[in-house]
Amino acid sequence: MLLALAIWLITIVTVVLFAGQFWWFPESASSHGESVDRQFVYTLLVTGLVFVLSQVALGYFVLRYRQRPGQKALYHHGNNKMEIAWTLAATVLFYVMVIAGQGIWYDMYIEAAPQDALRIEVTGQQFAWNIRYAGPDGEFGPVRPELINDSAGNPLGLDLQNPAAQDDIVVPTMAVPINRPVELLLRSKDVTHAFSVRELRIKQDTVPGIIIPLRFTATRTGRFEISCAELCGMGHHRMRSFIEVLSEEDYASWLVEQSEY
Ligand SMILES: [Cu+2]
Repeated sequence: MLLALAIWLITIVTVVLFAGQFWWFPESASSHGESVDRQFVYTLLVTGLVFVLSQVALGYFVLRYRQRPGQKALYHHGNNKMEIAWTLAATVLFYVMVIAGQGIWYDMYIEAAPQDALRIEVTGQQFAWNIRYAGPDGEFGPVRPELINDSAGNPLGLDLQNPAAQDDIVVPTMAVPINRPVELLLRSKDVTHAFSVRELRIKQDTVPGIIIPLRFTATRTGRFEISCAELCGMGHHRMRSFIEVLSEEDYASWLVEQSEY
């Protein structure tokens, strides 16, 4: 009987914690952020309802079939119709949720970046983020793995003989102008990391050997943390940086400052 009460109590506490939104997301700072939040709430409502119903039923069965004197346990081989029914129901539910979220996914990953999009390359490595801007020529210079030299300040292996690489700006922190579409090109030098900015509602793995493009538009100025959201080694906890969302003018002068440095 106590177990049933404990199950119900845990269910109530869980619902209160989610419904009260005591620990919730920070205010969104990207154009797709609100859609992500809406999708999150839909998903939470659906899964929350299933959670509450199943926990209430679990407590009920624990109570109903608790041990009673002289009662014998019976073997039951299961019910195929029920198995098929709830597997189908779960499948339909998941497909509906996936389809409902496709629009956001499409905007961030599939749709081509607009012409005026700012392209920024992000390369994760144990345990830092390297942010690269193409510089005045608008072109990323070639990188060659054999030129990688962290202590000499060339963490990406930029081929500095090449004119396209000479004006590239590689910095440890990021800045973007507000309301301008940004296309990130996510890379990794060693293991799998994850580029995560809570306010922008972005979390994307960076995978060695492939470049993953991701689009967003920042809609609120501020300074937000970039964290690595994939356990990537002993120093994972200190793999963090910052992104500043600036006005166009501030961004322009920030970029000039970075290239001088
Ligand atoms: Cu990492």
